[in-house]
Amino acid sequence: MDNCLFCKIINGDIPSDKLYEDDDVFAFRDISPQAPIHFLIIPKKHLRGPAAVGADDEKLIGKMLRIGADLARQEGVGDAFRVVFNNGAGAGQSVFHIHMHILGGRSMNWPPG
Ligand code: DGP
Repeated sequence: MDNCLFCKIINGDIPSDKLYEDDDVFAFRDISPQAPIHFLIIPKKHLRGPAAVGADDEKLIGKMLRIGADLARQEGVGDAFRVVFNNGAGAGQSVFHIHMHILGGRSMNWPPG
């Protein structure tokens, strides 16, 4: 997608603090961290958000979760991390390329506000 911020990060047109990349997914630190460890996993396939996930994408979304858990461990938060997907502006989605937030490194209240 020409005008997508995260597609530009994947392409390297916009720099990022990359943690991981393979043929399907890309992971990088969030520019505005909400926890000591806060990174994003995105698919290289442009999908607008969680509600745009189709049956063909189920394996890809599972892979994002597996890579996210591996990176969380690598980042030193063990099994104490939160996974967040925002869908739609009303729920706080600001970049319309699906992304999985991984947050950790502090205690986080549940439910969130
Ligand atoms: P959301 O609110 O769920 O759409 O999250 C979008 C996240 O993307 C937000 O936490 C900030 C992050 N973000 C926005 N622009 C950039 C950027 O240019 N670089 C990086 N690394 N993160 C960004």
